[in-house]
Amino acid sequence: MDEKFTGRVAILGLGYIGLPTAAVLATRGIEVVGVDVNEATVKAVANGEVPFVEPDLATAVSGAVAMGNLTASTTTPRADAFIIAVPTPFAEDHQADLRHVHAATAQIAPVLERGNVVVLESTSPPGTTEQVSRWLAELRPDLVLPHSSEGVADVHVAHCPERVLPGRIMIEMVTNDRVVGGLSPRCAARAAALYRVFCQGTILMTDAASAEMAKLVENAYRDVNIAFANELSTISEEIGLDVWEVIRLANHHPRVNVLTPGPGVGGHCIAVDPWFIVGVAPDSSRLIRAARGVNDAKPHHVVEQVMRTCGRFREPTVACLGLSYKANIDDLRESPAVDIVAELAASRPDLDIRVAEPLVRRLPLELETFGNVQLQGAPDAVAAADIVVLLVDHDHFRSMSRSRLAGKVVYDTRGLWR
Ligand code: SAJ
Repeated sequence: MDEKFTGRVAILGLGYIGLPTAAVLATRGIEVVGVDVNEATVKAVANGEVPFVEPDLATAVSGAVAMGNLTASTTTPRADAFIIAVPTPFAEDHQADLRHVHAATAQIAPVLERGNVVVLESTSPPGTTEQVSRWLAELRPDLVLPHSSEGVADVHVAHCPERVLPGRIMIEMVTNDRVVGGLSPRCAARAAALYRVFCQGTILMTDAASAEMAKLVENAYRDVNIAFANELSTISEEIGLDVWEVIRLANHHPRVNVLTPGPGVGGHCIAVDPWFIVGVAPDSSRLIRAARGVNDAKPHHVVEQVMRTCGRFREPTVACLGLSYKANIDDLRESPAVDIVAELAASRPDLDIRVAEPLVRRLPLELETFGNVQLQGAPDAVAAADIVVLLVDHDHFRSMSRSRLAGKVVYDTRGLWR
Protein backbone atom coordinates (compact mmCIF):
# COMPACT_ATOMS: atom_id res chain seq x y z
CA MET A 1 0.00 0.00 0.00
CA ASP A 2 1.31 3.47 -0.88
CA GLU A 3 1.74 5.62 2.21
CA LYS A 4 -0.40 8.72 2.58
CA PHE A 5 0.87 12.21 3.38
CA THR A 6 -0.77 14.15 6.17
CA GLY A 7 0.35 17.31 7.90
CA ARG A 8 1.63 20.77 7.07
CA VAL A 9 3.82 21.75 4.11
CA ALA A 10 6.13 24.76 3.99
CA ILE A 11 7.13 25.86 0.49
CA LEU A 12 10.23 28.04 0.25
CA GLY A 13 10.07 30.29 -2.80
CA LEU A 14 6.72 31.62 -4.07
CA GLY A 15 7.73 31.97 -7.70
CA TYR A 16 6.59 30.32 -10.91
CA ILE A 17 6.84 26.86 -9.38
CA GLY A 18 6.48 27.33 -5.62
CA LEU A 19 3.25 29.31 -5.74
CA PRO A 20 1.36 26.99 -8.13
CA THR A 21 2.56 24.00 -6.07
CA ALA A 22 1.35 25.69 -2.88
CA ALA A 23 -2.03 26.44 -4.45
CA VAL A 24 -2.48 22.93 -5.83
CA LEU A 25 -1.63 21.29 -2.48
CA ALA A 26 -3.82 23.72 -0.52
CA THR A 27 -6.84 23.27 -2.77
CA ARG A 28 -6.57 19.55 -2.02
CA GLY A 29 -6.98 20.16 1.69
CA ILE A 30 -3.33 20.32 2.81
CA GLU A 31 -2.29 23.11 5.18
CA VAL A 32 0.36 25.07 3.27
CA VAL A 33 2.56 27.95 4.35
CA GLY A 34 4.27 29.75 1.48
CA VAL A 35 7.58 31.33 2.47
CA ASP A 36 9.39 34.02 0.52
CA VAL A 37 12.12 36.57 1.23
CA ASN A 38 10.19 39.16 -0.81
CA GLU A 39 7.72 40.93 1.48
CA ALA A 40 5.61 42.23 -1.40
CA THR A 41 5.14 38.67 -2.68
CA VAL A 42 4.19 37.42 0.79
CA LYS A 43 1.72 40.26 1.23
CA ALA A 44 0.13 39.63 -2.18
CA VAL A 45 -0.24 35.88 -1.59
CA ALA A 46 -1.57 36.39 1.95
CA ASN A 47 -4.29 38.56 0.36
CA GLY A 48 -5.08 35.87 -2.18
CA GLU A 49 -3.41 37.72 -5.05
CA VAL A 50 -0.80 36.52 -7.51
CA PRO A 51 2.31 38.51 -8.41
CA PHE A 52 2.53 37.18 -12.02
CA VAL A 53 0.24 36.04 -14.83
CA GLU A 54 -0.38 32.32 -15.28
CA PRO A 55 -3.70 30.88 -16.49
CA ASP A 56 -5.95 29.63 -13.63
CA LEU A 57 -3.38 30.41 -10.93
CA ALA A 58 -5.19 33.46 -9.56
CA THR A 59 -8.42 31.50 -8.97
CA ALA A 60 -6.55 28.66 -7.25
CA VAL A 61 -4.60 31.02 -4.97
CA SER A 62 -7.58 33.17 -3.97
CA GLY A 63 -9.66 30.02 -3.38
CA ALA A 64 -6.98 28.37 -1.24
CA VAL A 65 -6.48 31.52 0.83
CA ALA A 66 -10.24 31.94 1.30
CA MET A 67 -10.50 28.29 2.44
CA GLY A 68 -7.83 29.07 5.05
CA ASN A 69 -5.47 26.37 3.73
CA LEU A 70 -2.87 28.72 2.23
CA THR A 71 -1.01 31.35 4.23
CA ALA A 72 2.22 33.20 3.50
CA SER A 73 5.14 34.32 5.63
CA THR A 74 8.69 35.61 5.43
CA THR A 75 9.79 33.12 8.11
CA THR A 76 9.84 29.34 7.88
CA PRO A 77 7.45 27.59 10.28
CA ARG A 78 7.65 24.05 11.67
CA ALA A 79 6.19 21.65 9.12
CA ASP A 80 6.01 17.97 8.19
CA ALA A 81 7.37 18.57 4.71
CA PHE A 82 9.50 21.35 3.21
CA ILE A 83 9.67 22.02 -0.52
CA ILE A 84 12.55 24.17 -1.77
CA ALA A 85 11.52 25.98 -4.97
CA VAL A 86 14.06 28.79 -5.24
CA PRO A 87 16.01 29.97 -8.31
CA THR A 88 19.22 28.21 -9.36
CA PRO A 89 20.84 30.57 -11.88
CA PHE A 90 24.33 30.07 -13.22
CA ALA A 91 27.31 32.21 -12.31
CA GLU A 92 29.66 33.97 -14.76
CA ASP A 93 31.64 30.78 -15.32
CA HIS A 94 28.41 28.84 -16.07
CA GLN A 95 28.65 26.94 -12.79
CA ALA A 96 25.37 26.61 -10.86
CA ASP A 97 24.86 29.33 -8.30
CA LEU A 98 23.37 27.48 -5.31
CA ARG A 99 23.25 30.40 -2.90
CA HIS A 100 19.44 30.51 -2.77
CA VAL A 101 19.26 26.76 -2.11
CA HIS A 102 21.83 27.20 0.64
CA ALA A 103 19.83 30.07 2.17
CA ALA A 104 16.62 28.00 2.06
CA THR A 105 18.41 25.11 3.76
CA ALA A 106 19.62 27.46 6.49
CA GLN A 107 16.02 28.62 7.00
CA ILE A 108 14.72 25.07 7.35
CA ALA A 109 17.45 23.74 9.66
CA PRO A 110 16.35 25.45 12.92
CA VAL A 111 12.77 24.14 12.67
CA LEU A 112 13.61 20.66 11.35
CA GLU A 113 12.21 17.74 13.36
CA ARG A 114 12.52 13.95 13.31
CA GLY A 115 10.31 12.42 10.60
CA ASN A 116 10.30 15.54 8.38
CA VAL A 117 10.66 15.37 4.59
CA VAL A 118 12.77 17.92 2.70
CA VAL A 119 12.31 18.07 -1.08
CA LEU A 120 14.49 20.08 -3.45
CA GLU A 121 12.44 21.07 -6.54
CA SER A 122 14.86 23.64 -7.94
CA THR A 123 16.69 22.43 -11.03
CA SER A 124 20.18 21.53 -9.82
CA PRO A 125 23.38 19.77 -10.87
CA PRO A 126 23.84 16.12 -9.82
CA GLY A 127 24.91 15.97 -6.18
CA THR A 128 22.96 19.03 -4.97
CA THR A 129 20.33 17.08 -3.02
CA GLU A 130 23.14 15.31 -1.19
CA GLN A 131 24.71 18.72 -0.57
CA VAL A 132 21.41 19.93 0.94
CA SER A 133 21.52 16.95 3.30
CA ARG A 134 25.12 17.82 4.26
CA TRP A 135 24.24 21.46 4.88
CA LEU A 136 21.35 20.40 7.12
CA ALA A 137 23.64 18.00 9.00
CA GLU A 138 26.18 20.77 9.65
CA LEU A 139 23.48 22.96 11.16
CA ARG A 140 21.71 20.15 13.03
CA PRO A 141 24.34 17.74 14.40
CA ASP A 142 21.62 16.30 16.67
CA LEU A 143 19.83 14.73 13.67
CA VAL A 144 20.95 11.85 11.40
CA LEU A 145 20.63 12.98 7.77
CA PRO A 146 20.26 10.42 4.97
CA HIS A 147 23.57 11.05 3.14
CA SER A 148 25.38 9.69 6.18
CA SER A 149 25.95 5.99 6.53
CA GLU A 150 25.53 6.11 10.30
CA GLY A 151 22.31 4.58 11.51
CA VAL A 152 18.74 5.20 10.44
CA ALA A 153 18.06 8.66 9.08
CA ASP A 154 15.84 10.97 11.16
CA VAL A 155 14.94 13.18 8.20
CA HIS A 156 14.13 12.27 4.59
CA VAL A 157 15.68 14.23 1.73
CA ALA A 158 14.72 13.92 -1.94
CA HIS A 159 14.75 15.70 -5.29
CA CYS A 160 11.57 16.14 -7.30
CA PRO A 161 12.29 18.38 -10.28
CA GLU A 162 9.48 20.53 -11.61
CA ARG A 163 8.62 19.89 -15.26
CA VAL A 164 5.74 22.23 -16.02
CA LEU A 165 5.50 24.45 -19.08
CA PRO A 166 4.88 28.15 -18.40
CA GLY A 167 1.40 28.95 -19.72
CA ARG A 168 0.16 25.44 -18.83
CA ILE A 169 1.48 25.17 -15.27
CA MET A 170 -1.81 24.49 -13.49
CA ILE A 171 -2.70 21.66 -15.88
CA GLU A 172 0.76 20.09 -16.20
CA MET A 173 1.40 20.24 -12.45
CA VAL A 174 -1.41 17.74 -11.99
CA THR A 175 -1.14 15.65 -15.16
CA ASN A 176 2.62 15.32 -15.81
CA ASP A 177 4.54 12.29 -14.59
CA ARG A 178 6.92 13.14 -11.73
CA VAL A 179 10.42 11.89 -11.05
CA VAL A 180 11.15 11.55 -7.33
CA GLY A 181 14.77 10.79 -6.45
CA GLY A 182 15.58 9.99 -2.84
CA LEU A 183 18.89 9.89 -1.03
CA SER A 184 17.55 6.45 0.01
CA PRO A 185 14.55 4.40 -1.19
CA ARG A 186 12.78 5.41 2.05
CA CYS A 187 13.38 9.12 1.27
CA ALA A 188 11.89 8.62 -2.22
CA ALA A 189 8.83 6.85 -0.81
CA ARG A 190 8.17 9.60 1.74
CA ALA A 191 8.52 12.36 -0.87
CA ALA A 192 6.37 10.43 -3.37
CA ALA A 193 3.55 10.35 -0.80
CA LEU A 194 3.55 14.14 -0.76
CA TYR A 195 3.31 14.44 -4.55
CA ARG A 196 0.62 11.77 -4.72
CA VAL A 197 -1.70 14.28 -3.01
CA PHE A 198 -2.16 16.07 -6.34
CA CYS A 199 -0.18 14.32 -9.09
CA GLN A 200 -2.34 12.20 -11.39
CA GLY A 201 0.62 11.14 -13.55
CA THR A 202 3.00 8.28 -12.80
CA ILE A 203 5.45 8.90 -9.97
CA LEU A 204 8.81 7.46 -10.97
CA MET A 205 11.01 6.71 -7.97
CA THR A 206 14.78 6.69 -8.32
CA ASP A 207 17.95 7.96 -6.63
CA ALA A 208 18.51 11.70 -6.16
CA ALA A 209 21.40 12.16 -8.63
CA SER A 210 19.56 10.34 -11.45
CA ALA A 211 16.52 12.56 -10.84
CA GLU A 212 18.72 15.67 -10.95
CA MET A 213 20.38 14.55 -14.18
CA ALA A 214 17.07 13.49 -15.81
CA LYS A 215 15.71 17.01 -15.42
CA LEU A 216 18.83 18.55 -16.98
CA VAL A 217 18.67 16.03 -19.81
CA GLU A 218 15.06 16.99 -20.62
CA ASN A 219 15.98 20.60 -21.19
CA ALA A 220 19.33 19.86 -22.86
CA TYR A 221 17.50 17.54 -25.26
CA ARG A 222 15.20 20.39 -26.23
CA ASP A 223 18.07 22.87 -26.48
CA VAL A 224 20.09 20.61 -28.78
CA ASN A 225 17.09 20.01 -31.02
CA ILE A 226 16.20 23.71 -31.21
CA ALA A 227 19.86 24.42 -32.04
CA PHE A 228 19.59 21.97 -34.93
CA ALA A 229 16.54 23.85 -36.24
CA ASN A 230 18.25 27.23 -35.73
CA GLU A 231 21.38 26.03 -37.54
CA LEU A 232 19.22 24.83 -40.43
CA SER A 233 17.63 28.27 -40.63
CA THR A 234 20.97 30.07 -41.01
CA ILE A 235 22.20 27.47 -43.52
CA SER A 236 18.97 27.85 -45.52
CA GLU A 237 19.26 31.64 -45.47
CA GLU A 238 22.83 31.38 -46.75
CA ILE A 239 21.93 29.12 -49.68
CA GLY A 240 18.66 30.88 -50.46
CA LEU A 241 16.16 28.28 -49.27
CA ASP A 242 13.02 28.59 -47.18
CA VAL A 243 13.82 26.67 -43.98
CA TRP A 244 10.13 26.22 -43.13
CA GLU A 245 9.51 24.46 -46.39
CA VAL A 246 12.60 22.27 -45.93
CA ILE A 247 11.54 21.28 -42.39
CA ARG A 248 7.93 20.70 -43.44
CA LEU A 249 9.09 18.25 -46.08
CA ALA A 250 11.63 16.48 -43.85
CA ASN A 251 9.08 16.09 -41.05
CA HIS A 252 6.95 13.91 -43.30
CA HIS A 253 9.46 11.14 -42.67
CA PRO A 254 7.97 8.92 -39.93
CA ARG A 255 11.05 9.15 -37.71
CA VAL A 256 11.96 12.81 -38.19
CA ASN A 257 10.61 15.67 -36.12
CA VAL A 258 12.70 18.81 -36.55
CA LEU A 259 11.67 21.56 -34.12
CA THR A 260 10.95 25.15 -35.02
CA PRO A 261 13.67 27.75 -35.65
CA GLY A 262 13.30 31.09 -33.92
CA PRO A 263 15.21 34.22 -32.89
CA GLY A 264 17.04 32.34 -30.11
CA VAL A 265 16.21 30.39 -26.99
CA GLY A 266 14.82 32.27 -24.01
CA GLY A 267 13.25 31.46 -20.68
CA HIS A 268 14.85 30.51 -17.42
CA CYS A 269 15.39 26.83 -18.03
CA ILE A 270 16.41 25.67 -21.47
CA ALA A 271 19.15 28.28 -21.86
CA VAL A 272 20.45 27.58 -18.34
CA ASP A 273 20.12 23.90 -17.47
CA PRO A 274 22.43 22.50 -20.17
CA TRP A 275 25.27 24.45 -18.56
CA PHE A 276 24.83 22.42 -15.38
CA ILE A 277 25.70 19.30 -17.41
CA VAL A 278 28.66 21.06 -19.03
CA GLY A 279 29.73 22.13 -15.54
CA VAL A 280 29.97 18.59 -14.18
CA ALA A 281 31.60 17.03 -17.29
CA PRO A 282 33.14 19.84 -19.37
CA ASP A 283 35.33 17.69 -21.62
CA SER A 284 32.58 15.27 -22.56
CA SER A 285 29.76 17.76 -23.14
CA ARG A 286 30.82 18.90 -26.61
CA LEU A 287 27.45 18.68 -28.38
CA ILE A 288 25.55 20.24 -25.48
CA ARG A 289 28.01 23.14 -25.31
CA ALA A 290 27.91 23.65 -29.09
CA ALA A 291 24.10 23.76 -29.05
CA ARG A 292 24.20 26.50 -26.41
CA GLY A 293 26.60 28.43 -28.64
CA VAL A 294 24.34 28.07 -31.70
CA ASN A 295 21.22 29.20 -29.82
CA ASP A 296 22.97 32.06 -28.04
CA ALA A 297 24.33 33.35 -31.36
CA LYS A 298 20.89 33.49 -33.01
CA PRO A 299 19.71 36.90 -31.68
CA HIS A 300 22.86 38.58 -33.03
CA HIS A 301 22.33 36.86 -36.38
CA VAL A 302 18.80 38.30 -36.53
CA VAL A 303 20.17 41.79 -35.78
CA GLU A 304 22.74 41.45 -38.58
CA GLN A 305 20.07 40.40 -41.07
CA VAL A 306 17.82 43.32 -40.12
CA MET A 307 20.72 45.80 -40.35
CA ARG A 308 21.56 44.50 -43.80
CA THR A 309 17.97 45.19 -44.87
CA CYS A 310 18.12 48.67 -43.34
CA GLY A 311 20.77 49.55 -45.91
CA ARG A 312 17.99 49.70 -48.52
CA PHE A 313 16.28 52.68 -46.82
CA ARG A 314 17.44 56.22 -46.07
CA GLU A 315 15.82 56.63 -42.63
CA PRO A 316 14.27 53.29 -41.92
CA THR A 317 11.48 52.64 -39.45
CA VAL A 318 11.52 49.11 -38.05
CA ALA A 319 8.53 47.41 -36.39
CA CYS A 320 9.53 44.62 -33.99
CA LEU A 321 6.58 42.41 -33.15
CA GLY A 322 6.71 40.61 -29.80
CA LEU A 323 8.99 40.87 -26.78
CA SER A 324 8.18 37.82 -24.62
CA TYR A 325 10.43 34.78 -24.64
CA LYS A 326 7.77 32.69 -26.37
CA ALA A 327 4.22 32.88 -27.70
CA ASN A 328 1.16 33.94 -25.72
CA ILE A 329 2.85 34.63 -22.38
CA ASP A 330 3.80 38.00 -20.85
CA ASP A 331 7.20 36.86 -19.53
CA LEU A 332 9.96 39.11 -20.91
CA ARG A 333 12.82 37.76 -18.80
CA GLU A 334 15.69 36.12 -20.70
CA SER A 335 13.92 36.91 -23.93
CA PRO A 336 15.88 36.89 -27.20
CA ALA A 337 13.33 39.35 -28.61
CA VAL A 338 14.27 41.94 -25.96
CA ASP A 339 17.97 41.37 -26.68
CA ILE A 340 17.40 41.85 -30.40
CA VAL A 341 15.54 45.15 -29.95
CA ALA A 342 18.20 46.36 -27.49
CA GLU A 343 21.07 45.49 -29.83
CA LEU A 344 19.33 47.12 -32.80
CA ALA A 345 18.59 50.28 -30.80
CA ALA A 346 22.12 50.50 -29.43
CA SER A 347 23.96 49.89 -32.68
CA ARG A 348 21.72 52.14 -34.83
CA PRO A 349 20.55 55.18 -32.81
CA ASP A 350 19.23 56.62 -36.09
CA LEU A 351 16.68 53.79 -36.44
CA ASP A 352 13.08 54.53 -35.53
CA ILE A 353 12.03 51.34 -33.72
CA ARG A 354 8.36 50.61 -33.02
CA VAL A 355 7.76 47.68 -30.69
CA ALA A 356 4.41 45.92 -30.44
CA GLU A 357 3.82 43.58 -27.50
CA PRO A 358 0.10 43.12 -26.85
CA LEU A 359 0.69 41.33 -23.53
CA VAL A 360 2.54 44.14 -21.72
CA ARG A 361 1.63 47.74 -20.95
CA ARG A 362 5.10 49.25 -20.90
CA LEU A 363 8.57 48.62 -22.23
CA PRO A 364 10.99 46.75 -19.98
CA LEU A 365 13.61 48.95 -18.28
CA GLU A 366 16.43 47.86 -20.57
CA LEU A 367 14.51 49.20 -23.58
CA GLU A 368 13.02 52.29 -21.94
CA THR A 369 16.46 53.88 -21.76
CA PHE A 370 16.76 54.07 -25.56
CA GLY A 371 15.41 57.26 -27.14
CA ASN A 372 14.61 55.51 -30.42
CA VAL A 373 12.32 52.71 -29.12
CA GLN A 374 8.59 53.12 -28.50
CA LEU A 375 5.78 50.72 -27.63
CA GLN A 376 2.78 50.83 -29.95
CA GLY A 377 -0.18 48.73 -30.99
CA ALA A 378 0.74 46.26 -33.74
CA PRO A 379 -1.38 47.92 -36.48
CA ASP A 380 0.23 51.34 -35.87
CA ALA A 381 3.74 49.92 -35.61
CA VAL A 382 3.33 47.99 -38.85
CA ALA A 383 1.71 50.92 -40.66
CA ALA A 384 4.69 53.17 -39.79
CA ALA A 385 7.35 50.60 -40.70
CA ASP A 386 9.52 49.99 -43.72
CA ILE A 387 10.76 46.73 -42.19
CA VAL A 388 8.62 44.38 -40.08
CA VAL A 389 10.48 41.91 -37.87
CA LEU A 390 8.30 39.20 -36.35
CA LEU A 391 9.96 38.03 -33.12
CA VAL A 392 7.22 36.19 -31.23
CA ASP A 393 4.49 34.00 -32.70
CA HIS A 394 1.65 35.38 -30.55
CA ASP A 395 -1.86 34.43 -31.79
CA HIS A 396 -2.50 38.18 -31.90
CA PHE A 397 -0.02 38.54 -34.77
CA ARG A 398 -1.13 35.36 -36.50
CA SER A 399 -4.62 36.78 -36.94
CA MET A 400 -3.36 40.12 -38.28
CA SER A 401 -4.49 40.86 -41.81
CA ARG A 402 -1.65 40.17 -44.29
CA SER A 403 -2.70 43.15 -46.39
CA ARG A 404 -1.11 45.35 -43.69
CA LEU A 405 2.29 43.93 -44.70
CA ALA A 406 1.97 44.88 -48.35
CA GLY A 407 4.99 46.84 -49.60
CA LYS A 408 7.04 46.20 -46.44
CA VAL A 409 10.19 44.14 -46.06
CA VAL A 410 9.19 41.29 -43.72
CA TYR A 411 11.68 39.29 -41.65
CA ASP A 412 9.69 36.55 -39.96
CA THR A 413 11.91 34.73 -37.44
CA ARG A 414 9.14 32.32 -36.42
CA GLY A 415 7.68 31.36 -39.79
CA LEU A 416 4.28 32.62 -38.59
CA TRP A 417 3.21 34.26 -41.82
CA ARG A 418 4.41 31.79 -44.40
N1 SAJ B 1 11.74 27.42 -28.94
C1 SAJ B 1 12.15 27.47 -30.26
N2 SAJ B 1 11.78 26.44 -31.08
C2 SAJ B 1 11.03 25.40 -30.65
C3 SAJ B 1 10.63 25.34 -29.31
C4 SAJ B 1 11.01 26.38 -28.48
O1 SAJ B 1 12.82 28.40 -30.70
O2 SAJ B 1 10.72 24.52 -31.49
C5 SAJ B 1 12.15 28.49 -28.02
C6 SAJ B 1 10.99 29.26 -27.40
O3 SAJ B 1 10.53 30.27 -28.23
C7 SAJ B 1 11.61 29.78 -26.13
C8 SAJ B 1 12.57 28.66 -25.72
O4 SAJ B 1 12.79 27.91 -26.90
O5 SAJ B 1 12.37 30.95 -26.37
C9 SAJ B 1 12.07 27.77 -24.62
O6 SAJ B 1 10.68 27.53 -24.72
P1 SAJ B 1 9.99 26.13 -24.39
O7 SAJ B 1 8.54 26.27 -24.58
O8 SAJ B 1 10.65 25.05 -25.17
O9 SAJ B 1 10.37 25.86 -22.87
P2 SAJ B 1 10.23 26.65 -21.46
O10 SAJ B 1 11.57 27.24 -21.13
O11 SAJ B 1 9.05 27.55 -21.43
O12 SAJ B 1 9.95 25.41 -20.47
C10 SAJ B 1 10.87 24.32 -20.45
C11 SAJ B 1 10.06 23.02 -20.57
N3 SAJ B 1 10.97 21.91 -20.86
C12 SAJ B 1 10.76 21.06 -21.89
O13 SAJ B 1 9.86 21.19 -22.68
C13 SAJ B 1 11.74 19.95 -22.03
C14 SAJ B 1 9.26 22.79 -19.30
O14 SAJ B 1 8.63 21.53 -19.34
C15 SAJ B 1 10.20 22.85 -18.09
O15 SAJ B 1 9.49 22.69 -16.88
C16 SAJ B 1 10.86 24.20 -18.06
O16 SAJ B 1 11.62 24.36 -19.27
C17 SAJ B 1 11.76 24.24 -16.83
O17 SAJ B 1 11.36 24.90 -15.85
O18 SAJ B 1 12.77 23.57 -16.82
